[in-house]
Amino acid sequence: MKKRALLSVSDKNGLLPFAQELESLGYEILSTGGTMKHLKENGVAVTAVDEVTGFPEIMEGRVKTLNPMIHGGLLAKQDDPVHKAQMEEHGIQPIDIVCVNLYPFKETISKRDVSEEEAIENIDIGGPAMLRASAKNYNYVTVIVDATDYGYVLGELKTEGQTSIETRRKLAAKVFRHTAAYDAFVSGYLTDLAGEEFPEQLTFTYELKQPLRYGENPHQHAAFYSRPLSSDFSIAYAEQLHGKELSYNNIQDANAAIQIVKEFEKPAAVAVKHMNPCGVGIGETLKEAFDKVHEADPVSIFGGIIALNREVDEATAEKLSEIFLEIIIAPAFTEQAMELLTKKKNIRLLTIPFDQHKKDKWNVVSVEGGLLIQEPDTYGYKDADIRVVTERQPTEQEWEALKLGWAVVKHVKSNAIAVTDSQMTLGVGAGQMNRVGAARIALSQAGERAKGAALSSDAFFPMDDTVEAAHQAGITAIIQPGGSVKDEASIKKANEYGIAMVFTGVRHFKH
Ligand code: 93A
Repeated sequence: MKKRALLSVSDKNGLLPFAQELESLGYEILSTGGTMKHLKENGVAVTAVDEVTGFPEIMEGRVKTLNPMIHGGLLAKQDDPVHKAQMEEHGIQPIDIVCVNLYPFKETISKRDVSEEEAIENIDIGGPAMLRASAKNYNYVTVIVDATDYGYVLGELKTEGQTSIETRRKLAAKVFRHTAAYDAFVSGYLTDLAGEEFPEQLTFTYELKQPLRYGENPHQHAAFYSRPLSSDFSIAYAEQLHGKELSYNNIQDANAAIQIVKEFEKPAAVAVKHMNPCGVGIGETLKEAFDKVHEADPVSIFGGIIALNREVDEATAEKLSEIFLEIIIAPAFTEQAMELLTKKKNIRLLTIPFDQHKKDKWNVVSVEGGLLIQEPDTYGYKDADIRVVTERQPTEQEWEALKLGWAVVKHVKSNAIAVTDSQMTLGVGAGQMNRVGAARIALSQAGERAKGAALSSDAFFPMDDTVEAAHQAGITAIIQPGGSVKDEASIKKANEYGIAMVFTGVRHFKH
């Protein structure tokens, strides 16, 4: 009896040469409507699935292959006496090779303004059923869901006359990953549509973006996965134009830098080390912004990760190339900037699509044994929240410095303090276990520059010691959420020193 291959694909790329080879190896080709048409037009002899089932494709193709003549052929243990007898009784013939790819559900829902009806029509039912049946029966059936596997399956068929059990098992595992991911897109779409926020099970899927040489440390294996249909203004959608492969730590730092630079409309630059900003600058030009970043902390920027929110021009590139940097991320680089920067072999140059704004609905972090999800902290500075609590109002320049500090401190690991002027950070205190400790670090880094500068705190002052330290360093304006039982003590002290203090009513912890 002739061996049989069932081909039923939405994406017909690469199928024709595969089918031709199968034909020349003596396989009978079975196929569904569109696939059959494509093959026949190109001279491949095909048996229609409805000839096998004795039943027409009905309901606009919704029921094509869902039939025991097909599924019996896919699920039969071909050398089992009982199965063999039943196949004979019902006229079922085994199917040896299955090649199916599914209705393009992900592509359909990623289109803007897709209708519910169109999305639902693109939920494939018969395809996954065939894939799963064949994958379950990998002892007998070779199942291909990915066109990149055509070549290597053909290779085995030609050299060995059949595929090996190892190959079939691998292909089966791939099928179940594929159908699980497919269902994750369907369930995600419908869960969103139904407005269910925290369903009893989370079913999203990730795709390998790149294997990594190692993790946070060289003895840890690691890889980078991206979530399809997620925020496109992100490291997961970055394109690398130049330089060494990104490392695990690079990706975390780049992610942090991108989140900060997103805050600014004006030309802005950010330098990140260990996921905290060591310099943030804004200016009339990108070069001016980067100059500020460099000036902010000329020591820590060494080996830093830089994100910029404008196309990098020659003038900025010149400044960037003067120091050792790990990564530069921007919406684009001019030709001259590329020429300058690519002289350094190792520097990584990345572009990300700043103009697209598909946002992630959730932030996800892992804890041992589980994960936490929350809305991203996109809460910005709002005039309506702001309350000046001291006798003195901030001056115009102080307001600028406070706003800049407030935008930055949100992205600094708690307890976080930022000292800023109207254009740049002057000192950053990150990740301290007490607030005044973070303040001391930020203030000592700012040094003389703290005089007349602003201090921003991600959460309230539990006591008045931070105001005291701020005053001693020469700070004249403070922004913080307020809300401590000791607020009055802090306000009193600020009034004593003539500091203008502003409460936002909103805190920005970042752990
Ligand atoms: O509409 S279905 O859910 N019902 C079926 O019985 C069925 N059989 C195959 N989808 C079904 N397929 C899918 O049709 C395959 O997964 C493949 O994506 C597509 C191929 O159809 P055509 O050959 O007509 O282009």
